[in-house]
Amino acid sequence: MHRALMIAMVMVLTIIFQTASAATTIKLAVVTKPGSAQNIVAERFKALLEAQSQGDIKIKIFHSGSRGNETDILTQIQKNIIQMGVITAGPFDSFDPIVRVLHYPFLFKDSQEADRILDGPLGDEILASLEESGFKGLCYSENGFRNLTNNSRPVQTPGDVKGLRIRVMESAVHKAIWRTLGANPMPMPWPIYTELKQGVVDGQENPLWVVEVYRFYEIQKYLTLTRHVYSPNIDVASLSWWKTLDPRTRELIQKCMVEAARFQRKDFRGKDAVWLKLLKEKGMLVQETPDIESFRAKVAGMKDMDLFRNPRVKAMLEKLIQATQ
Ligand code: EAX
Repeated sequence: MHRALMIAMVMVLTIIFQTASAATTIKLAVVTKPGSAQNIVAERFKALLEAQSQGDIKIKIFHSGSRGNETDILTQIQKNIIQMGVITAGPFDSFDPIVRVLHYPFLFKDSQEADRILDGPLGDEILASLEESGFKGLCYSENGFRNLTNNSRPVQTPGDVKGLRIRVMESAVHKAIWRTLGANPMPMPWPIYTELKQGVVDGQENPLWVVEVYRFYEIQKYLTLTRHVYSPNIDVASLSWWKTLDPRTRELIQKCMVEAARFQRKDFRGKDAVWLKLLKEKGMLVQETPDIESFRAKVAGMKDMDLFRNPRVKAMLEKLIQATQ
């Protein structure tokens, strides 16, 4: 009797132990530091998913470059060493050139248009095409409209950009934009504070929150509201890992990520005016109304460039241009 009780207890304990250790831990990486767009999405996603999976799923967030730059992170996601990431669309370029179309200059006129396209069939088609390179694209969150900063001179027209060494993301289209505008684009991975501080480059381009969160106002004097590219972040999972999940788990992850992305977009859009004010207070000289029409005219012919030559990429670019007219 006593012995039977012991055996029963051991069995119960074994079941409890197995259930406890059955909680899956998902590794999710971002290159940026807390307070950044990517981190807001990651933290929100973690809170939602951990609560809604009733403790079955745990998220471990790696941030601030602790898993390397964004190309390194994407490579680890492909191999299922890391399961998920919130990654700037730029560095996807070397995995699938289709993402180039997202950075076409002056494509989206405002955030509403970006949402309409990205959350619609064309956005889905781009996410689906990432499967060929081993990524399950879940949704888009927001980096934001990108603006130029530099430490050499005020920029009002494309002429003012001539010869400036501008750090760009590792993306063929970003490089082409600044080359076309007459600058000297220098692709390099994030982060770039040291390069700016040491004068390896004269300037960079990013949404306002980046200039504030990464304290670029300390080392960059001039800010021009060029809004030349709308920059999404792509919220992805490892496709080989995704395939091992049951449909219910997939659905829950997808739902929580979409909700996290919506939350972050809304949060950041409300803050653009605040960031601009802060940057002015910190001494940046801001060109608020640059000659956008001249910038636009300079890059107008870019759709015929070789970097969009791939038929799949070209067809998508044409659809996007059509959908935004
Ligand atoms: O998200 O590399 C970049 O310029 C990104 O926009 C940066 O990581 C901020």
